[in-house]
Amino acid sequence: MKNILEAPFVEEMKKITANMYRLGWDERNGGNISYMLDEKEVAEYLDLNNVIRTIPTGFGAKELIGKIFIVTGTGKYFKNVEYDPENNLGIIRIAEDGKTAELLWGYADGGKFTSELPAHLMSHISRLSVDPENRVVIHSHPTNTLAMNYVHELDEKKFTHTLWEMCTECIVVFPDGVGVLPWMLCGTNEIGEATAEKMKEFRLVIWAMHGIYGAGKNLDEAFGLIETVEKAAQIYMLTSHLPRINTIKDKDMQILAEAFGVEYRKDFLNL
Ligand code: 2HA
Ligand code: ZN
Repeated sequence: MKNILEAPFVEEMKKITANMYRLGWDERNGGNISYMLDEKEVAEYLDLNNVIRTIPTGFGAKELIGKIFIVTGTGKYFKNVEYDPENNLGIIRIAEDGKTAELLWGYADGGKFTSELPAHLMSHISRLSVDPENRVVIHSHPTNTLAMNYVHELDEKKFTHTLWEMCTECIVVFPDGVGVLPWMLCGTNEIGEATAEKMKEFRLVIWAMHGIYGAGKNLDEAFGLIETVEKAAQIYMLTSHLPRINTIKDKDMQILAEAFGVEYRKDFLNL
């Protein structure tokens, strides 16, 4: 059996959490990540018959029975993952009943997965229904994205349109736009269901005045989506109080989307 602490997926989780912490997006215990793993790959590092303990998830996810995820721990700090992965991360498998998580590794101090697991697993189900290659869901509190929530209308079309206007590549990176949920209580099945509903249409979902969810085929893709929104939000926060002299026009965005051959939300442009 190979050493789990040297597994590429553990290394990736260490690097991304450290990176997000350094970007200032994941203060204290803010943010959480779930990453679906390949069973054969995990079997090189762990005995899949050795369930350390079982933990109820609080809801049914029959679509994910048998799937294995590496997930950040509840109350744990992104800042600490790289130094102590075994306490701050866990590897879970969704049991036959769809409602129980089987712990295969991690949460060594008796902890458990993020309180946002419902939103994560429900989002995985939604994304997989439209993209069978989706593997990752990331939740984070990026600073400028959050700031923009306080000063910009929380309308999906208007919010996406503003972000697209802020950097030339935005419409190419997230042509599907950004979904927006109103302020809701976090950590509940309700916000999980609302997020998952949006995830059928969007890979990015804003939780108003809280943060953002991003989904993708790998950590890079989910992170890159959030990073691009955050960059656009930063440009917005740097410029929105100043007279606007120049802008990327809707016609320019259409030209961009067509040049890069992306399927974009035409209804989010005013052509
Ligand atoms: O886990 O970010 O939304 C901490 C959070 C909850
Ligand atoms: Zn949060």
